[in-house]
Amino acid sequence: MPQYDTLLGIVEDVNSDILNNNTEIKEKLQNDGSINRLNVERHGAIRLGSPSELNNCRRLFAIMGMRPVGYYDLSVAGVPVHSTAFRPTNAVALERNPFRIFTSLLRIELIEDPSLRLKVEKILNLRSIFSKKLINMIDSFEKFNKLTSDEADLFVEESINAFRWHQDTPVSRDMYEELHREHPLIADVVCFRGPHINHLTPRTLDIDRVQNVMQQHGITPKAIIEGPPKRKVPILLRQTSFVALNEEITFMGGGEGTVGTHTARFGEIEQRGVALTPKGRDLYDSLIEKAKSGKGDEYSSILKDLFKKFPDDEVILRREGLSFSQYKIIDNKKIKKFTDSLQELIDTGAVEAIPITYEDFLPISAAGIFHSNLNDQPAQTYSTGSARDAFEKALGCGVLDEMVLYEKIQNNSIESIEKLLGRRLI
Ligand code: OOG
Ligand code: NI
Repeated sequence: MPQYDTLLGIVEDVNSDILNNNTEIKEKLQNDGSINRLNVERHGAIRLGSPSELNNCRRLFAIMGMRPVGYYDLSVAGVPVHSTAFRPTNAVALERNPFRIFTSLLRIELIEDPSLRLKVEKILNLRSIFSKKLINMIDSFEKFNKLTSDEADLFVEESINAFRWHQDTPVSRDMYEELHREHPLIADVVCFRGPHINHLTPRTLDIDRVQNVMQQHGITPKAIIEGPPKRKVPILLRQTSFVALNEEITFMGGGEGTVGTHTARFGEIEQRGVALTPKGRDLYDSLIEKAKSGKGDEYSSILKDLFKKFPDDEVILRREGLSFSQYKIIDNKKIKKFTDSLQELIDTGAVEAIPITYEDFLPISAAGIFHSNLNDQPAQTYSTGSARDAFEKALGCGVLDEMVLYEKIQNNSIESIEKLLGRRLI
């Protein structure tokens, strides 16, 4: 990833500075286990061209315990794709490594010109993004529910190749330009041999600070940070990226070998906060919707103002049912005291409520990231609406509901306390 090492360096410096100077944050991260995952934490993104590519990706990521969570319709924001995120789903796997991959599928039906649509389909039909060896590995895993150590090595090697950047494109310059005129994203998806990872995103503890430091290192971040404004208690996800760089490519179509440039790969940083319940999410969505009209600095101040309506206190967020928590016994002696009230156990210091980190994405933010890197404003919007059924059909299964997953983690933690106490809590 261009400039990725510089970005990682900045993020690591800022994170370790915060951990060294803020014992409260450090203890919190130690407590919820996320200190161990901080430096391995990333997300990445790929863009696929056809339903069968999505289907094979689902099969491939399943080998690593990553499942499709959520459906994101980006067409409303003028981006002709719909997406999901492959990620681990249970608390233990998330703590170990929460790597997520934002996976988009091109919606060919949104290309208006039928002859261009046909060309796109033809080019995509000619490629196989996964090698025969890799497909064999996937078949074998599905049959035996495991890979041998040798197979696993081969699986990793072949997967790395599948998501690698290719400097050359099998299409001609004319074809590339025609697709690019239709939508830069279409050129990026269709013109390459595989779905290159277009960005990787480390997690920072202070996104505003990294945004500033980036500029000092000659990296230009996008104008605004997507997501909620800066708060005492972070919620959901804040993200910012730096614009995709011009990279040299070679057009091989028609034996050309001529050189051009392509902008697709960029860098991004994110700051994650607590996962919101459906009630909290509704409030968030309504405030973001209201802020939509503002631009640049104006947008930031409108947003800040609007979010005064969103409680900025961990306890209030939990008690008003706006956020999800995981409950943990912290004092075994105090837990014996007879009460069936979870709140009382918390008040007496027997149990602690730990906010559950948001592991997913936000459609409006994602659209903002797409646009800043395509270097365009939404010139057109598509009015066809979402196509979740078609997406899931291609995927070969339904996407999981993120809310159900967070609730399960919360409920499991309560149930394990109940089991220990031998009584139900309210
Ligand atoms: C994905 C853009 C969305 C995010 O973090 O929301 C995204 C892409 O450009 O393919 O990365
Ligand atoms: Ni991203």
